[in-house]
Amino acid sequence: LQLSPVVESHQAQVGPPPMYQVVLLNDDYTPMDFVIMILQKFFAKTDEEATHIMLRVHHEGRGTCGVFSRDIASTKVSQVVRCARASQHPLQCIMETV
Ligand code: TYC
Repeated sequence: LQLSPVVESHQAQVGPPPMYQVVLLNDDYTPMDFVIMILQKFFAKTDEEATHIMLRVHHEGRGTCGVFSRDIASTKVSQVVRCARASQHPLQCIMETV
């Protein structure tokens, strides 16, 4: 029986922390204006940028809102989903490693 070795290191963390992109997914029900508002409110997008991203999601099925550390990405996802559910929209927002 081969046991995996325990590696002792004084330099446990090498390189930058992983980054996560926050992605919006398309659906047939969430109003376009609501998605634009979400992008402005939680991702600091201009009206023009927000419209561009919303249309990308609408046409291609998904679109990136931004790239963040794990904690920030997780918070953004929670905020978007909570805000969408509060208005009874099925908008989906996920995070994934870049
Ligand atoms: N497809 C939606 C509509 O036609 C708009 C939409 C865009 C929904 C982006 C979700 O992430 C989304 N009203």
